Amino acid sequence: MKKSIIHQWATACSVVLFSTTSLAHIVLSEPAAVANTSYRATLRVGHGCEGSPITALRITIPEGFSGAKPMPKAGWILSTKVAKLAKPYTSHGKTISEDVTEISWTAASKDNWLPDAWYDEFVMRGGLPGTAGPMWFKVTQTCEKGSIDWAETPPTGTSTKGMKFPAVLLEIGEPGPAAHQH
Ligand SMILES: [Cu+2]
Repeated sequence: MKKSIIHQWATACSVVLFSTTSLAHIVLSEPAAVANTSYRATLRVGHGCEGSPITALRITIPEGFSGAKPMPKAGWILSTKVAKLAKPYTSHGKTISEDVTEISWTAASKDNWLPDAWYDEFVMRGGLPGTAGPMWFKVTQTCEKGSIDWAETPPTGTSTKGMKFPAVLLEIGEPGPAAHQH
């Protein structure tokens, strides 16, 4: 099951790369994961805004991604937003009714801006839901001039073909036999 998900992703990715060679979107270094596990999300940020350097990055945490924790990054100021959840969940026997809903990294100074010609990664972790399916992370990158909202999602399925600014996709698969080994 996990194999087929990775294969599907690889196919979709090559389509995206072909159709928008000049645009290297924001993607996850590990775009597939197993339901009900802890996940380390590494966002690969490929470019600025039409040549302008990135000054801040903000991730909207999707529903079902629990207890999100950002990894600090030298030269970038972290902030998180906690809000009431539409759907509370249970963790370690406690009902969790509020959680981190937004994470942002803002360059501490001009020296820390990410130039268009450079590449960087932003990392956070959290818990995945128990059900398989696509999970979309909406990301806003702010630049010295302009910004990009990576927020487009398809009405069904996971193909981002033809989209200019697709949200970041994580494909969550059913736990396989390996996940049950202790
Ligand atoms: Cu791009």
